[in-house]
Amino acid sequence: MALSKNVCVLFKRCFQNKLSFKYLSTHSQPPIFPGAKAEWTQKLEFTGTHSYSPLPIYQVLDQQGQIIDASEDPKLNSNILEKMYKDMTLLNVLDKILYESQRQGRISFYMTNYGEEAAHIGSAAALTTNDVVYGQYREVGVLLWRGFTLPELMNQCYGNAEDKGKGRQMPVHYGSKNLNFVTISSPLTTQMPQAAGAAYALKGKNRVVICYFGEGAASEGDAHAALNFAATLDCPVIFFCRNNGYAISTPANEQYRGDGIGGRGPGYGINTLRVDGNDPLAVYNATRKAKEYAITESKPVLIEAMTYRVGHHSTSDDSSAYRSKEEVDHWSTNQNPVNRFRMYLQNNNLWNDELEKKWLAEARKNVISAFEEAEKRPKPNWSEMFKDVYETMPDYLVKQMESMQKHVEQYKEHYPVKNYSK
Ligand SMILES: Cc1ncc(C[n+]2csc(CCOP(=O)(O)OP(=O)(O)O)c2C)c(N)n1
Repeated sequence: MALSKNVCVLFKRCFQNKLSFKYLSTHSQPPIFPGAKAEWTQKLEFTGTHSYSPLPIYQVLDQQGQIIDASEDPKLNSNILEKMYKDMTLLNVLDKILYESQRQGRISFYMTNYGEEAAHIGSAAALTTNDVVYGQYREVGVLLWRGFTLPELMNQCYGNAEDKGKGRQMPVHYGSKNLNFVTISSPLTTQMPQAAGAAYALKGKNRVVICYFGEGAASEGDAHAALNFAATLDCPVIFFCRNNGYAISTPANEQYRGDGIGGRGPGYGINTLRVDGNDPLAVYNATRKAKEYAITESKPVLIEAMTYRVGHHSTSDDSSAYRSKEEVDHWSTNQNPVNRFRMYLQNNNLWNDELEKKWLAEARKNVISAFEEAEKRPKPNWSEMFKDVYETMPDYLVKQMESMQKHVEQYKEHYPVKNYSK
């Protein structure tokens, strides 16, 4: 409609000015294609990586824990700063104990979060529990920040009768309705379009959705669907990419050839920020600003947090098969986000060796006691595996459950029935 009107006006003007069509050169008029707003050019030139400078990486703290530009200081109060540090270190304590317990065969699987502590805690601290989280699987710091308890966490890893997920999923597939943390599932990236949909539903409600994913997951088709839907449907969602350099053994330079994941944002019409994912204050500022923008404009935002996966991909992986010890050491010592934040707190007299010692002893004690309690609990009753497939159990499932009942009765000596709730 608008287009044909423009063309008519143009024609009318030509006639009024007694111009003949041969002088109506298209290049003197801006292009009016509906598909893009752009200028004409007579230069035959491909647009490529040389046409852009890579997105810069936003930082607040330097490696020595000093604020680089005072105007970027979020001026968080000391309780918040202390909680941030405690949750970052609690993550480390948890990871060590659960990783080792998997090595001993006490739980079946585990994934650590080493190196990504600042990305979890910095982003979580900038939101409220009212904001909805969709995660991948390496974001347990966000749950800790929101108050997910150690027993809840251990019950999930053990799949015992207290686990709200009824022991049906692999360890680390956490979820919490109370904390607005949508249950994790293994198929990569499926959470991204779902997060866009949830944000669409929450439009105008003063809440934001944050959706975490890795740079590897960003290669899935669902990432494209999510980014484009979120942009075209104006969804208040923060897409938070943890770019940790690896997707299992695939390094980022085999995953994509563009300017990381952030480089894709403007292509979707999404405001984008690349941040130092090892700097909790920079991640905090980035997420806070993203939330403000997403809510006031009702639009998506993309944050790419640059970090490094210090641990193995999971307990099923030995990363020494594809990367050097020197590389990992560099990130776990020189570029360690926890050490950097500790220096910041110490520079401001908010932390010291004594507090560290006391806190780590307390954290270990709490983690071990939750772990031992969870280990002692029985597994859920076996019949749970037939429930919640549908809201009401269809007849054919009832039949399967009954036949299982008879079977277990008859052959109970062949099943570990004593480990399961009655
Ligand atoms: C659809 C799908 N394909 C493959 C896998 C197997 N898989 C699990 S994790 C992973 C790598 C993901 O890497 P990234 O997104 O960068 O996250 P990171 O593990 O580095 O945190 C792969 C390929 C899967 N779970 N789902």
